[in-house]
Amino acid sequence: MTKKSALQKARAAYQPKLPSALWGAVKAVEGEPTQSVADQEEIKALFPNTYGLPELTFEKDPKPAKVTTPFNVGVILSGGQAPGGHNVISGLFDGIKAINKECRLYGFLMGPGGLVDHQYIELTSSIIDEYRNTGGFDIIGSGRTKLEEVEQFEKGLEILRELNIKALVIIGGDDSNTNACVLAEYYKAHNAGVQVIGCPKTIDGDLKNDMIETSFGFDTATKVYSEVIGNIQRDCNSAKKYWHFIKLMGRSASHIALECALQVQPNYCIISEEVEAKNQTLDDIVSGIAAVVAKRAENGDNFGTVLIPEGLIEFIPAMKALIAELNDLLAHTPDFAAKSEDEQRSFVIANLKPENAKIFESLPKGVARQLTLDRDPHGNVQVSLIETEKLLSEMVGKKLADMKAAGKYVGKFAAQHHFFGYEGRCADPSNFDADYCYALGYNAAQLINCGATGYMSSVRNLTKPSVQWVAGGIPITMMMNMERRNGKMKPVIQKALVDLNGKPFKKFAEQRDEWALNTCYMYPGPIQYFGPAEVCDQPSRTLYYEQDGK
Ligand code: FBP
Repeated sequence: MTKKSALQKARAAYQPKLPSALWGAVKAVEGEPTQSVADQEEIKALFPNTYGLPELTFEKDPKPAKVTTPFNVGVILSGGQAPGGHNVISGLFDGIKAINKECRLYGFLMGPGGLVDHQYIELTSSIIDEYRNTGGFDIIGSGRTKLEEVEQFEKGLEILRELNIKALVIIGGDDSNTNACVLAEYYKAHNAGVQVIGCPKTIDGDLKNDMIETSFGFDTATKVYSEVIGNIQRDCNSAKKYWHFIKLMGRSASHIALECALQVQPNYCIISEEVEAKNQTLDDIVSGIAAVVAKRAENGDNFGTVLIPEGLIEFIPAMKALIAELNDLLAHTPDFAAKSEDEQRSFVIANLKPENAKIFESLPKGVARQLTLDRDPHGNVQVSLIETEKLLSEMVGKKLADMKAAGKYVGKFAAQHHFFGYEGRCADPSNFDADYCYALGYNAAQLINCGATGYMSSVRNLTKPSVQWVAGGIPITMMMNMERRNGKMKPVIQKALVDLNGKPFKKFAEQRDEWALNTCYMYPGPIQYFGPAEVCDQPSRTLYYEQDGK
């Protein structure tokens, strides 16, 4: 067994707090029937057995059934790591054991692929106890295999039957919960006797709606990034000689960048959704940053911080059109990877529409190539591989040189580059994520017990103390719409992008001019696990402003 740090030992003893509605026996109260957020007819036709189900809320059951038959459950961790996954599993374990101590939990290894390939372990109490309140997904591993073929569903069913599994819990982001929904529909349509429940995971924070207030992991990951950005700000305010270009994870939406901006008050933060709404070009973005650099230089401040959301490139309208055409082109060119780098470049330029080919050619060669790299199994461009922080600082440097030549800039510009993503995904969950994840898992056990399938575990009222949280389930079909993926229209969970009319963005927008010119840095410091509630238990700024914050 590996040696444990002092913090690991102390954290192992932390008992996550459950909403009071989940203390003891519960009953499910049905709400109104639901419908999908868009494309209702198409989604209904694709999910005839799981469409339109009611929302569920759990309440204490004053007259619980005396006998419950034991059942077995399978669990999968899917997609990118997010702090708190181990607590979802420990909550699920404790939840099913509280229903009947003979219930068993099996973990499929390395993501959805483990179900298809029949790779699993039984999760016993000694294994679970090793992982309580820890970061990472290493208890069973994770993967990005997309479950979409009937053959995969049938292979999965073989092992589920062999292990006598009544329900499968898929812990994942929007794509993985789309998989969960497709699987739930298939098993219900074929009377397979297997329920499927999803849990909302992703540091990106883009799996949310009225009933799913946040995805787990966002809170911890943004606190980790804000700590290190704060440290960088102290460093640059001390030496006063560098501009730091900091790219932050978040494949599509800019929630992470926005949350970090609210926590650290940088000199500049790009919000991709605003770039798209204002139809900005790459040059507009570069000019905006250069203008702030020049203004600060007038005050003698040749230093600063720029936060860049990872998904930016796909939100610049002209780049978006280029990427969409590239996605289709690459999806229909199976031998693309076999071509040499030069052949790939010429092939792309020859086959794109002239306007897109022109943009592709105008990009630095390295960045253009990064746009043609393999898509992930869900057809997404792997934006974490595109070095936007370097692209932007290089272009800002050139713009400032032109401005200097024209007598419009007097100053020194030296840049440093950072990319924060992976270092936040497996941090020990904050108290918020530790409690939230445990509650999501425990609640999933209750959804299984009440026979639900095609539901996502939902725990709400999250800015209130955890005992007041509301627990229940939301039909996954309710979150779906039709989108183009890998060249075809597919039913998928609609991503929640930053709402430019929402309070978190408005709070940022009303303060950013001051942050740009004056040095207003905040230094959040490391996550605290023990101590006063105002230091240890605060939810994210995003959640705070979205719910009730002034
Ligand atoms: P999920 O949506 O699966 O949670 O993953 C999110 C994410 O962390 C993105 O922020 C990032 O772009 C991507 O995963 C990186 O993927 P990988 O781990 O495969 O490099």
